[in-house]
Amino acid sequence: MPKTKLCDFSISYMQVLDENGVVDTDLEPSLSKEQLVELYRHMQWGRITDERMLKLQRQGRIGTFGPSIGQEAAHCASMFCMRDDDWFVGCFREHGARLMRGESLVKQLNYFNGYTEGNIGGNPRNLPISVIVGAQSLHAVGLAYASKLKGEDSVAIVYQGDGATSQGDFHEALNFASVWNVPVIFLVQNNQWAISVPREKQTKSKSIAQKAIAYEMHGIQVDGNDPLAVYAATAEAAERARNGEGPTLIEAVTYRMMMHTTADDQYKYRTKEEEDSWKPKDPLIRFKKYMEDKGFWDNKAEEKLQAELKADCDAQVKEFESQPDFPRDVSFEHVFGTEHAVISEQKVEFDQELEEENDA
Ligand SMILES: Cc1ncc(C[n+]2csc(CCOP(=O)(O)OP(=O)(O)O)c2C)c(N)n1
Ligand SMILES: [Mg+2]
Repeated sequence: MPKTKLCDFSISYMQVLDENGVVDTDLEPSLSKEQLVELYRHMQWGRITDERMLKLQRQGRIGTFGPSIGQEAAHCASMFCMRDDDWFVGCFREHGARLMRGESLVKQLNYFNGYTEGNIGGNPRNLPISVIVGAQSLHAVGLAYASKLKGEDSVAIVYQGDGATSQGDFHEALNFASVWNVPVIFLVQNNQWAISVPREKQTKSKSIAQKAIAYEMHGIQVDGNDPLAVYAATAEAAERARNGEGPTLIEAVTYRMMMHTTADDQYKYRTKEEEDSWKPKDPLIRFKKYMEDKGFWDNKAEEKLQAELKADCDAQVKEFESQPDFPRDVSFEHVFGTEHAVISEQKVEFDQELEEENDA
């Protein structure tokens, strides 16, 4: 039977800074020394605070959390392209980006200790952590749609993992983002694992980026451990979105260097050798080398930065641990924006139970 070709596709891959810190000068984004140092600082702050939280969890000083170690280029360099009036819609593995959006370490520690207060604060255009895998992609499309209706030029950036791309929500979001031509960037941190499910069992597609083709939108795969590639791809996507040219799907290929969460033992389903093979690809190693080669960074600057960030970390952990107890019924305050009869009724019941508990 004769057939006519309806479409043909290809997907680009971008790497600007290889794992040895060698830059492709044709693709190198024009960032000033100050901007590069600032981005490096954000990535280090994400790393240092993540490592500290891991220790605090092991000492029983916070609850369960999922480290973002190794993924700092994917989420910090993309966030570095965004403006304060853009929407940040995250899940749970873009810790460094969240800190960049004005959320303090104290707030993060509150969140991972189960306090509702951990959801409040930072830029008012930040959405709280979405633990429901994939759901947040729909919220981002709604926000981008609203931004378009209001005639703003703000963009929504939404972070999700490779596992989230198997959720229906993700595909519904991509579909309507494209149909409505809204200013949204889908940043997929493909860290090769969704808890114990490897990337090959998640999708048969050769890339996650190519899923953009089905929805008729821009899609690109980048080296997600290369901050310059992530920056260049996101900056281009943001510019397109602000110009009314619609959504982009960016697949940042990276690796989850640690356990899924502190409740997981990754060696039940993957090897230490696999983890070790990703260590030389660490985004911080290559970025530091790049800055040293440019004459923007040296050991003295590194020591000073490490000392500053560690002191800040110590101070915020101290502040977190010396806070007065939060009222236990505060969670009722934030379910709806306005008072709601059912919630008020539940709060009364809860307060009564607390009183009974105190009397007993
Ligand atoms: C709808 C839903 N299903 C299952 C879970 C349990 N769960 C939490 S994280 C996760 C895997 C997510 O993998 P991925 O999207 O690749 O993100 P990563 O954890 O690798 O950053 C699962 C299945 C959940 N939180 N929400
Ligand atoms: Mg994953």
